[in-house]
Amino acid sequence: MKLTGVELRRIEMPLVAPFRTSFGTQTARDILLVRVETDEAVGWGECGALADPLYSPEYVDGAADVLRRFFVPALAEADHLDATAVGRVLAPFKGHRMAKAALEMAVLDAELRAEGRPLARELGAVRDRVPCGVSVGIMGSVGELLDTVGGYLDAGYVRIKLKIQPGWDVEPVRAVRERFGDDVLLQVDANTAYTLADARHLARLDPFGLLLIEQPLDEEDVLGHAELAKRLATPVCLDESIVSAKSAADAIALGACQVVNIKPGRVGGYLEARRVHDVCAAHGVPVWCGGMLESGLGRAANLALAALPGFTLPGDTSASDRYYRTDITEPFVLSGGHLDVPAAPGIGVEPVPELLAEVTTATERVAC
Ligand code: NPQ
Ligand code: MG
Repeated sequence: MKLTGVELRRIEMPLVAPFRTSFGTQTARDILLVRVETDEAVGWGECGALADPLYSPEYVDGAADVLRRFFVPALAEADHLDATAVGRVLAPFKGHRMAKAALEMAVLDAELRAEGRPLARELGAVRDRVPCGVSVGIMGSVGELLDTVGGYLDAGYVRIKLKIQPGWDVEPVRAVRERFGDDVLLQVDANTAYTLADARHLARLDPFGLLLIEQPLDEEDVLGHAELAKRLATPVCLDESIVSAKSAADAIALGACQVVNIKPGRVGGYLEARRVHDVCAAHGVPVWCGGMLESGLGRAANLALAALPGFTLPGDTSASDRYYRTDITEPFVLSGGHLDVPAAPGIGVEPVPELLAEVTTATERVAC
């Protein structure tokens, strides 16, 4: 293939309810989409970066800038373009994995569409539907939390993840266990809100039989997680710390995690995400697919990834209506706690032009 055009598109999608984590509260998702045109097909990519650099160092304006200034011009030089070329061509540029992932996803989508191959098959999927969990934000009260969790369980979600932070951890977990019982698959996510000095406090979560505690400590504190893991019965899962297959292998070797959350954007794309999966599988470490409140485009591709054999825990691949009243693609609807893996070529879905136009705040063509 040859790259003939790239469009960067910003969309603003209002959330159905504010989403509060240990790093802040969001009421809308500002998303960067990448549309690539090649001589053979068009492809769509979605960038995981948030508006502010609070989850990771990347942010939407920064991702758009590095794409227009460096990544797209470098890729335009490549004469045998395919998805594997994207990582190779962009390797000299440090970091910016979410921006790289968005461009790679768009090229991968175009390549697979041109060849009539679905992403799931390309990645090595072994399922045509995946069980879905849901991420539940920090709430104003335990009562509000119990109503929200009850609604998700009624909707069919097979696993609940509670966002936690100091002051909102043991009590909400205890309340959910008391109300909904010990059979609910339950886990927590701290988004780096604790330090090793909190180890004894976090051990108070042990009696509740959680599946895992996700990223309790700073993203760079891999040794701290190894020490914490020794002091907790609850398995430690890493999210922010895992930025590549190499860092996953290192974290596993150090004993820093018993479970890994895989987000394609965080590790630089779907091809590296598969390598993270492979490394974890080789070490017998279960993985699950994380989420960045994606639109239907990223959601579709995440479902393809979550269908690989090592994804033995339900992920944050929730239905469209968990976050958005109107998605930009055909909505993903939960059925028996599962979502179908798209079977059409490429990522398997496309934006509905009118819905896309309604949420678009800016479009920019980058010269190729
Ligand atoms: C996580 N995702 O696993 C992330 C964090 C995250 C589904 O819990 C707006 C506001 C967008 C907060 C995207 C989930 C966000 C956000 C991702 C938090 O750590
Ligand atoms: Mg997380």
